[in-house]
Parts: sequence; structure tokens; C-alpha cells
Amino acid sequence: MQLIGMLDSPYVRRVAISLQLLDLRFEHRPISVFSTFAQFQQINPVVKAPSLICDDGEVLMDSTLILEYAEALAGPRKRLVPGGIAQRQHTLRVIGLALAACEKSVQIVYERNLRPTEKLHEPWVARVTGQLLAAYGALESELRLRPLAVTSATINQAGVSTAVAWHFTQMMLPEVVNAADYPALREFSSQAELLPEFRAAPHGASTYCHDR
Ligand SMILES: N[C@@H](CCC(=O)N[C@@H](CS)C(=O)NCC(=O)O)C(=O)O
Repeated sequence: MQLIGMLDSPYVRRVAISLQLLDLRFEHRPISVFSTFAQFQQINPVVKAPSLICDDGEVLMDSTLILEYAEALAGPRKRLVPGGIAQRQHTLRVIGLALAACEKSVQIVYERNLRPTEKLHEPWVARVTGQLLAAYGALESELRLRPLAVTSATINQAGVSTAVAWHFTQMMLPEVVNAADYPALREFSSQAELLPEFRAAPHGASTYCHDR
């Protein structure tokens, strides 16, 4: 199967890291939804990253749906979302917060990079920034109350998504989310980024390669 999209997208990155943790082999094609729009369009006319070309050619999109498919492919052998209801509930809460943090960060980045300055609507940016800070405030509290595992064998989807979201925001919007205010997240992220699966799929323009 082929993972389509750049690793500067937190959604693409969470899939690239999760596929490795699930022991699923894939080819990564870092095609951009912006600079190579037409090429992306040929694979997926909706131009959403990540897209996943399955082995039979069918194209999936949306990181959460791709990960649901990946978990099914990996079978009972490996899972990143726990089966037990209590653990699953908490994992889904944390993933939801991390995805909200990704979404609000991406909205601010798009607002800055894609909209002409004179068309910037400050009340909207302020609203999104408040939501972003609320998501990280809640993630910081969750992490302090219930620390997440952070080894290749034990990290779950809550851990992957939290670490990827935090790193993305710190790469793109460090002045908006002050790392010093979130010590638990900062520590968790620095440990996660050392894992081989994170290092093999670094934020940015590179290509994941399974032989690394
Ligand atoms: N909910 C989606 C969000 C994916 C998303 O927004 N990806 C961005 C890249 S970070 C994208 O495709 N942007 C192009 C566009 O929306 O036109 C997911 O989890 O995959």
C-alpha cells in the first residue's frame, strides 16, 4: 500500500508512525496538496492528505479512517487503540483532544499562509487560538493525571497523536503555544520523538523509508 502526503502534515505523520508500530509495510510518496496539487488530484480528486492507496488500488482518505483500516489489517497481532472499554474510552478522549489541536493549528497556519493579510479576520483567529490553547490545556492535565506509555512496544494511538500534534504545533506556531506552560507535554514529546518510528518519519519534506 502507498501512503500519499507530506510529513509536514500531522495527519500524514500520525499514519506513517502508526503503520510502522502496527508492523505494516508501506511505500511513502510525499506529494504535496499545495505545490503538486495536480499530481495529488490524479490520485485522489478530493486532494486530501493523507490518502492511502490500498493494495487493490482503492483509495482511502482521512487519517482516522485509514488508521481504522490499518488496525483491522494488523489484526489481533498488534493494536494501538485498546479493546477494553474503560481504556478505549480514555484513549479516544485523548485522541480527540490531539486531533482538535491538529485541526486548530492547521487552521491558523492556513489563515496565515493562504489568506491575504487584508482579508484576515482577527475574531476568527482569536477564537481558533482559544480552542487550540484549550485543547493543549486539557491534554496537559490528562497527561499529568494519567501518563501515557512511551516505548515502541507500549505507546498507543493517544500517545502517537498527542506527540505528533505537539511537535507540529511547536514547529509551526511556537509563539502561539508557549512550550514552557506545558511541561508534561514537552517531556512526553521529547521522549516520543526519540523512538525509531518517529525518527523514521520526521516532520518535514522527507520520505519515510522502511529500510532506514
Ligand atoms: N480530518 C482529516 C484532516 C486532513 C487534512 O486536513 N489534511 C490537510 C493537510 S494537513 C489537507 O489535506 N489539506 C488540503 C485541503 O484540505 O485542501 C484527517 O484526519 O486526515
